Amino acid sequence: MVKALKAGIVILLAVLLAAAFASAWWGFEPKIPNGNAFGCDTCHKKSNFKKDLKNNDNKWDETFAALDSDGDGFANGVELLDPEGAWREGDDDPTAAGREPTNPSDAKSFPAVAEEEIAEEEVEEDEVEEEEEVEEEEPPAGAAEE
Ligand SMILES: [Ca+2]
Ligand SMILES: [Ca+2]
Repeated sequence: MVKALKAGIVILLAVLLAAAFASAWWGFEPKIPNGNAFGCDTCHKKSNFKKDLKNNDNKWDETFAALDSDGDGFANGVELLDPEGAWREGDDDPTAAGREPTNPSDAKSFPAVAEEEIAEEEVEEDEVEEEEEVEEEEPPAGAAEE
């Protein structure tokens, strides 16, 4: 009888622990857009993401979306495809054409599209510089006639 009681207590404790763990795991994901994209990584990476969210009353909004919790230069909302912070709990996960969400809690995970845009800007700058050089090489109009 005592043995059965002890076993019962152990099972009860195990269930309670599992429930506590599960609520820590699942309780967070529905609160942010694309919250299931990285699972527990979203809040258990070393960054201010979890702290920032807590400081914002665990609420996803424009204020929290505008923060850059992992300091990679991209706001949380940009990383989770909701730059305006317009997503609300229960909404479908936001999507963006040709982009997957990146981890707002991992500075090594950031939008690849931005890299392409930066590369394009560099190319455009090079083209402008080349045009300026060409203009400098040409003699001023009418200079040879004088
Ligand atoms: Ca970021
Ligand atoms: Ca990131």
